Amino acid sequence: MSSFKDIHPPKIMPNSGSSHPINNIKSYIMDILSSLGFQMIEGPEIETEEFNFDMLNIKKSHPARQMHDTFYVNSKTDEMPNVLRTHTSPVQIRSMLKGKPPFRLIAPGKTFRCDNDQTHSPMFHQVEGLVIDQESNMSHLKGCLEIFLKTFFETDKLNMRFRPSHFPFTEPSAEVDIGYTKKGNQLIIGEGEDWLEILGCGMVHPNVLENVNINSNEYQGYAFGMGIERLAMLK
Ligand code: 2NL
Repeated sequence: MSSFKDIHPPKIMPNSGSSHPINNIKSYIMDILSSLGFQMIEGPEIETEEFNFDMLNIKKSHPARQMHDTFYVNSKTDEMPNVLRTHTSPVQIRSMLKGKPPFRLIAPGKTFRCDNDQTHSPMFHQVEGLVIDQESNMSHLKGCLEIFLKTFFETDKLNMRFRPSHFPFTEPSAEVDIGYTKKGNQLIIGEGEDWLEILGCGMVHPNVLENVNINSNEYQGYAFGMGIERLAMLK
């Protein structure tokens, strides 16, 4: 971890009027990913269906689009309704449309889902990473996430497992679990018999590349997304 000695995990300072814990963890995640060469981008929280769904290869019939998963907002015109973004991917779509590859981007921010119960909050925070170039492959994705997670959890020992999964915007797709064990009331992250799902990732779907006018025969890349609240709770 010696190359990360300038990155410090947030200090917990009860009763001292410090910044919000979510913002602290977000800054910590940004520090680590910046040191890995990612550039931070931001964008609107109210999005069009086109940028939130269509551009990401999410079909009209996809269940995530339905009323009970997405907050729909009236737009000024009577045309298509807008949505509160359900992920920060549309920010990356906007960046890819504006620029030229290679890209190495991270998009942090608020995201919204029409889900409010004991285990869900309708607003949560996400960080997404995206790398587009001519050679990045699944092993680069694994290496990048391994360095990120080891730095984040301040450990050299980290059992990781990539489980096949499905997202419309990546192919192949995987969910990443990290090993943990419980000692009394304490959660020991890195080793142990139990697995904890921590993020989703995959190789960017060729349809997504073509949607932003990138030739998918020439360019490829990986993407990942994680919930900041979950990482904050574990930290
Ligand atoms: C999760 C999974 C993921 C992405 C996000 C992405 C973005 C673009 C293109 C392709 Cl522009 N993919 N993002 C990819 C895989 C997983 O998030 O569980 N998030 C909390």
